[in-house]
Amino acid sequence: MRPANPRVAAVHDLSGFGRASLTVVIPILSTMGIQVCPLPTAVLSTHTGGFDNYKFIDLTEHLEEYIRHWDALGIDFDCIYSGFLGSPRQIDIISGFIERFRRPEQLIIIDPVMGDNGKLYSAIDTQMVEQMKRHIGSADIITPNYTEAVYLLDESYKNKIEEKEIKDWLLRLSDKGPGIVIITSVPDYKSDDLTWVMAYNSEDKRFWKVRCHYIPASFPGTGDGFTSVIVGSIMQGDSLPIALDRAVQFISAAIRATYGHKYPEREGVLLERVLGNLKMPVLTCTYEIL
Ligand code: PXL
Repeated sequence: MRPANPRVAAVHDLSGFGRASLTVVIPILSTMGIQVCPLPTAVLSTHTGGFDNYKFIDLTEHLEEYIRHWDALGIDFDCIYSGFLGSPRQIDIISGFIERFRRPEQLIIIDPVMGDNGKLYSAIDTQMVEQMKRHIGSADIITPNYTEAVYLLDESYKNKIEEKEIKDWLLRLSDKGPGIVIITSVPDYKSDDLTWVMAYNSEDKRFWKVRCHYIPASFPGTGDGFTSVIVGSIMQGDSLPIALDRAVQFISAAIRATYGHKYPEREGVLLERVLGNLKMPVLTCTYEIL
């Protein structure tokens, strides 16, 4: 029998500088008592948000052999967590990986990392958006940000959106397969100082929302951090609204710890300063029913 620590296969890139993807996913999940097994999709010198001329080593050609070795070893995972994918073919390979390693009681969580602030990241093209629309069908939980939800649904990006429209988006995304849909960075209809995380669980047909105070800065990697806390929290047995609350509180603390220093945004949040917060019990909850 193996020890009780849950085991997660983390399908993301490794960016050497800038605190995104695996350099955020691994410390967060390890701190939460979860064993992380990286399946690296690409190796980059930096992430692509705010750095020019980054070195991008696409690992597409190596993924199938890597996966075959895991298969031969008979490794099994309590969760498969997929994030940044580096090429359209990778999306097919990772869909195959999920089918091969899928087992009952397992959590499949897909963060459809494609863009932010209304735009796609420089490494993502429209073919990848089309592939991602199919890929999310394999997931139990997806965590697009507002921009990614726009692309997944072929909607147009607008700066204000009414709650009832977001409810419709959550339902339409859930219709594509995932039982739980979480959309982050949803702009508030009235106030420029607020954004929301909104979620829907098709099992009990309940909608949730958690309020976030807007800070005028955009730090890459915060989406990876948010979804990692959701994964850790659900693996620890928390309910969906508590997982949402913990993820929002952790990322808000990380952003505030960083913002006060006038730190270069492209270097990400000062994760090392706040990781210990993940060890604390949930003290306050702010979630609301949508
Ligand atoms: O944080 C998302 C992300 C992941 N991986 C790479 C990225 C980004 C966002 O910029 O560039 C390589």
